Amino acid sequence: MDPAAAAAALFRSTFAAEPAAVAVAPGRVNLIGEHTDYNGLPVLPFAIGQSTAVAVAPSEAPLLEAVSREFPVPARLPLDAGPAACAEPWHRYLAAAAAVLGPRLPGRGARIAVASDLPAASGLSSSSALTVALLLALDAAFGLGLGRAELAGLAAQAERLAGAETGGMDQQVIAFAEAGALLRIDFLPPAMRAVPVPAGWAFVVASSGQPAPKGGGARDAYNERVVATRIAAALLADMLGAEIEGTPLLGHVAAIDAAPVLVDELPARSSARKAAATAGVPLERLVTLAAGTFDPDAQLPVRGYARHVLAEAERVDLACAAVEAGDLAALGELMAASHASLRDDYRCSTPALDALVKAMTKAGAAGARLTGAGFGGFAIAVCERGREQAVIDAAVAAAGGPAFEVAPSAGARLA
Ligand code: GAF
Repeated sequence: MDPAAAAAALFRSTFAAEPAAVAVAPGRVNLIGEHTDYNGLPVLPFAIGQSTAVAVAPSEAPLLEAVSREFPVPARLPLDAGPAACAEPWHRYLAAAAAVLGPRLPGRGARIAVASDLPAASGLSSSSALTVALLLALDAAFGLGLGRAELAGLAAQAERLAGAETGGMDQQVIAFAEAGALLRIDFLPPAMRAVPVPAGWAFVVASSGQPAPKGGGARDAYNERVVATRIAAALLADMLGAEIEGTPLLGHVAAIDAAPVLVDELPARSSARKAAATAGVPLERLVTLAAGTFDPDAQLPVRGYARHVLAEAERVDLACAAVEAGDLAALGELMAASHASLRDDYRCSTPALDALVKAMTKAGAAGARLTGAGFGGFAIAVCERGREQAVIDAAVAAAGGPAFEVAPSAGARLA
């Protein structure tokens, strides 16, 4: 049964009532532009056919009562529970959605049923699909009148409250994707552009066999990179004599010609405390996260991280041009370079992901790379149509699967 029908059926069997709204939100794959979004630099993801559906009806009690086809432990959470109080990872996203809606839910709770055909903790953004679908369903059921951009922004805020200080890529592509196209997203200043995919190309995603839960084990490693790149941005701005208001991001300095050269002058490692003193930036701008404070004395490898982010942003521009020119070989080379940079400079690949990328490339993919945050999860490959089965077979042989073709699909919708 597809997720929308399954969520509605689960709602009926659990609550003996009809849902007021059912929303469906797809997962996403990032083609290229990894760990650039929270630096204000561009990304090139697309939404996929696999999705999470959420069926909702308002209730009078100030509670979220939720069941899921995939997660065995049901939720019964006060509206003000807050994500930190939830032991079950999937409950955190419910509590975080309630927290960001806050006064928009005037003391009223909801009954919720969830069904998904997205692999969890995979790097295919099952958490963002859940959050966006939930907010869209609550928006419809309570008549909140949220615009799409507002909804994507609230979903990103909710995920940060749930633990990982993420950028806005996943929620934005899930909210705005168009079938048959990639979505180039810029953040400084905000912009979006659909980039149609040539007809003869196929995309394959494959599991490395290792989970990568954004709100769980991968969270601290992710947040370390957020803080380290803020440190690099503050130090580079200081070297360049550039003024930055608010949180320093590499996107604030990336367009300055000398920035990529000066990256090599950054200290190999620095703490936030030392960098704040050197650059004359308030320490809290570097270490404050939505869900806590990062250790100001942790020594972080800022130079390598910054080198990856600045080079990856350039690869997004080149990849857009390659897709628009129908140049599969050029795109493949950019994907290979992205993976090498994520492995060597950003240190977020794993031996299993490296082996998977190698196997898919050897089997005829024009290019392959880890997709999403890394630290486990999935890889993506692009190939000429006709070669996808060979790439899938190689991926399963290398890492055990699952591996399957994905097609650029439309964004979130009400069912
Ligand atoms: C995760 C985050 F949620 C995104 O915002 C992005 O930073 C990505 O990791 C890495 O590119 O999916």
